[in-house]
Amino acid sequence: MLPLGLVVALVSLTLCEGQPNCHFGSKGVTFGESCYKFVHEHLSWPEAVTYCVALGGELVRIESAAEHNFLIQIAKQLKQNDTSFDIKDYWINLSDVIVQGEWAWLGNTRLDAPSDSPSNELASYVRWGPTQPDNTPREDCVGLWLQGDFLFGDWPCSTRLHAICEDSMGH
Ligand SMILES: [Ca+2]
Ligand SMILES: [Ca+2]
Repeated sequence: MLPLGLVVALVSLTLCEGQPNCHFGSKGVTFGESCYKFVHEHLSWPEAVTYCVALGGELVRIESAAEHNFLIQIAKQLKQNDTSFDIKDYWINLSDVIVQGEWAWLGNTRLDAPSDSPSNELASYVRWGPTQPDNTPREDCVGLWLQGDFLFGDWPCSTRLHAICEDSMGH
């Protein structure tokens, strides 16, 4: 794992450079083929989906441990260094609104979309925090859980959290 100082330097460098192919402009941080924007509004899960689409991206899909670890590092760095926002958990695209217990990325970005939508994709990577998912009372939407080291947690979709948007650069 990289020392935090180096990570901070790398992220700062990325922020300064700007990304010509990233819809989030100079506010985006990049990892691999994607750039990300950490949104510190108070959004329900459907609002987070809409918010990211409006920015030209989508609510983040975390498809690997490497991508997840990168986002955890940024989230922890923001928590430590940036006092301009309240600290909350971050929505990600994952949910089981279509089939209870089947965690999927909603490609069509709509909660009421047909269950056979070709752009929905069962998640191959999931990494739950302790005791999650507990589906209590009914928690169909997933975020990165602040108290659980930014591992996955499930919440009612109407809960207001922050969000992470992702843009695939070059598309
Ligand atoms: Ca991704
Ligand atoms: Ca939960």
